[in-house]
Amino acid sequence: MGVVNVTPDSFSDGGDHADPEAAVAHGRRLLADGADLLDVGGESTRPGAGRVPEDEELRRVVPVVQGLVAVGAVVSVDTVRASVAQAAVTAGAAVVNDVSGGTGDPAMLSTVADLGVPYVVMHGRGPSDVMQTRAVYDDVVAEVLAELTALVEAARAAGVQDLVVDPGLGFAKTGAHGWALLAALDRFAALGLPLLVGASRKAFLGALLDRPDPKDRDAATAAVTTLAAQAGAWAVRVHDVGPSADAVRVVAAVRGASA
Ligand code: PMM
Repeated sequence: MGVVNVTPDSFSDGGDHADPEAAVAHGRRLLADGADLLDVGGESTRPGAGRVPEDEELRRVVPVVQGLVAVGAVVSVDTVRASVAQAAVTAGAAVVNDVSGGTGDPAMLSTVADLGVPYVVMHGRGPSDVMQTRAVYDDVVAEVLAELTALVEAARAAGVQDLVVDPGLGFAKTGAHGWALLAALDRFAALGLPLLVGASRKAFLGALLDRPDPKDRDAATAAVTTLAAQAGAWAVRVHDVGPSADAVRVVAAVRGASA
């Protein structure tokens, strides 16, 4: 899953492709690099970020979804708003990716159920402006598994059929929490639902390697992709698709040789 952020302020690529033409061109490059799915988002979720007004989020997202669908891309929309999910799916998006796991908008779960598209349920603990104050766990793996399972049950109860789960690295998580969750990916895969992992360029990679610039974290991101693929993940959400696509092919070759 390649990231197409149509935002002025995302942590690693904010402003790089904030107008629709630049965003579509970027998405096309990610497809050429091997992306199977493009994740289009119009609201930054970086820790401390404020909200984008609904009309502005729609204005950013819808033309880019249309433009990418028109060139044959399979698109997911990264939003916590039901209205944006609805508009994006109407514009051709095939998946809704919700970093709030259905808690950000009371209309989201019923909207996705009505739309009948797959839904990514990510674990977090509230909106970006407060989430890092909630990064407190006794047993991060057990608690994230339990909270994610509750979000999955709520989505199922609302009638959402196809679910993907995501532990939400960096969302109400410290670096230590991120490493613990990556060490336990097999337990998330064992939930029996497709697993998405979003480690790309995140702060815990920068802290490990002393790389303040997020764009210097792509090799580390590809290393995480190897681990995620090995653990049976369905997808990784990455900014630089090429190295991760290579990593996935390496893991597939090793799997094929050992089968
Ligand atoms: N991370 C970001 C945004 N959306 N969606 C999912 N499902 N999982 C993630 O880990 C995730 C996400 C933050 O990264 P960005 O600001 O570079 O898009």
